Amino acid sequence: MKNPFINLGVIALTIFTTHSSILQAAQKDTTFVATQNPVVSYKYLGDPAALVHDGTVYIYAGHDECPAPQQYYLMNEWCIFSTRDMKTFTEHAYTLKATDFKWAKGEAWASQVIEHNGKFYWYVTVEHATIPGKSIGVAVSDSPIGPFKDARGSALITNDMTTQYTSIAWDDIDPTVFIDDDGQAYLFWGNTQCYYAKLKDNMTELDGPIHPINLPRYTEAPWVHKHGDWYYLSFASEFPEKICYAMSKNINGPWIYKGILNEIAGNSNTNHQAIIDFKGKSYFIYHNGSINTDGCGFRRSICIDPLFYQKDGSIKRIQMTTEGIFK
Ligand code: FUB
Repeated sequence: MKNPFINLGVIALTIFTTHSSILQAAQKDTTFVATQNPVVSYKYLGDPAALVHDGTVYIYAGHDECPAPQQYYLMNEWCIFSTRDMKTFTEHAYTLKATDFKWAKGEAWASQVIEHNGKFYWYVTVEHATIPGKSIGVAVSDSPIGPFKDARGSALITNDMTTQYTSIAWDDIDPTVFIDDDGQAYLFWGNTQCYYAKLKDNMTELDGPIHPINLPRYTEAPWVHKHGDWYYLSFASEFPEKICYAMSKNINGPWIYKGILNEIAGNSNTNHQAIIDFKGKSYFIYHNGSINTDGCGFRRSICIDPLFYQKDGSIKRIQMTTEGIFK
């Protein structure tokens, strides 16, 4: 990567220039033009998840708030960005807090938003207040930019639902949701072990059993998408993480392992990806730890690079660059 440090394109309502201002939260919508990776240079953000809706790309990301030089996850909220042209981005003032889920202690880990029947469902990872370990919750809104409210008043997935597969307390993280062409929704998630289950049409309850999926060297961060007639399951592999992927002709598998999609991201032991098609192009959205001088695996930044499919449906290895999609 070449000098992936400063985004020179911040133009509008709020301009953050000093190091200490990096951790400030936006109080109102903030618009800026991205000119290189990382896309957002005034605050730290991890685990980007993207939604394409109505000619707009929405990016939902956890806010990394750990003060330098400390090294731990301090994540209390998720932020929302949108763009109609992949150049001019708006950060929306609304943030969803981990404590908006009354049954949760905090810890705004990875999440994803999906639209269904005109409502927007935000699946999140949080630490449960009374059931030891990580849990998955879901919030709902009439708008992709919120406000969102807890859709159940309880966790959708708790650690005790998967102890037959692994005894660790942090395996129930990193939800990704996919709606197949027949309208059936699926939730995928997991650390160490990848799981999936059907969702009911209300999007807030499981519709059947939890199935384990065996993927080589699987760590976490599943992302499911479809392109043409192939289903893709990409995921973080090993640690520090590379992103690998598998393909299938059926959402229920079997999944054909295809190897590495993205190498270890600069200065970050995690790499968490989202993959979208938008206005005829495909994009790989991920995080690295490249903001100078305090960026790291706990102060991460969103990057976007182009993604290219090959004739047989496989995906070309991603080239992480400073220029990204902005040249
Ligand atoms: O952001 C906290 C955790 O780091 C996420 O849940 C994982 O995917 C990894 O990126």
